[in-house]
Amino acid sequence: MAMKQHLVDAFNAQIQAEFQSAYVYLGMAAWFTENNLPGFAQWMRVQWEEETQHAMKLYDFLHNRGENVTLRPLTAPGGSYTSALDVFEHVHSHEQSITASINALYELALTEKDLPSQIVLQWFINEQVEEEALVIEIIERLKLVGSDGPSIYLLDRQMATRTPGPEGA
Ligand code: OFO
Repeated sequence: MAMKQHLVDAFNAQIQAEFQSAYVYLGMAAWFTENNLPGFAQWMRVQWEEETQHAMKLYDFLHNRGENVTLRPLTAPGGSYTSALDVFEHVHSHEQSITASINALYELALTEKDLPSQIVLQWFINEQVEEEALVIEIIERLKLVGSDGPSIYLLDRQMATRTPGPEGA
């Protein structure tokens, strides 16, 4: 069954949002590298990869439904942060806005009674819960260590151990 055009448009907007997230996180990875925190940089590179996979999951979904993907322009990510905590606070507010857009897209799929869209979006709804929880945990750890150099060094080493999860999760 063909998708309603405004639902296709909303999926294309979400593809753009996921690629934009990837771009924002790549900018943060660069900031961490330039600020001598290679473990945090590695974590952000994994996040960049995961966001790219999120975008591609929606891209493949539209094609599988026989619809067209329309790629939209990205904007330059903000690049100046004051600390690792500041970066992760930006990540948190960014993810909250992504959660809102996923939820709105799901509501549209419900209104349109588009069952395949609802199912693919349920994965994203779960993913947003996990992403927000993970980011809050990192923020709490960063608050705990404050500006203590040796603790930040240890945390940076832990962050370096992150590897990409299956299917961008
Ligand atoms: Fe795609 O989850 Fe973050 O933005």
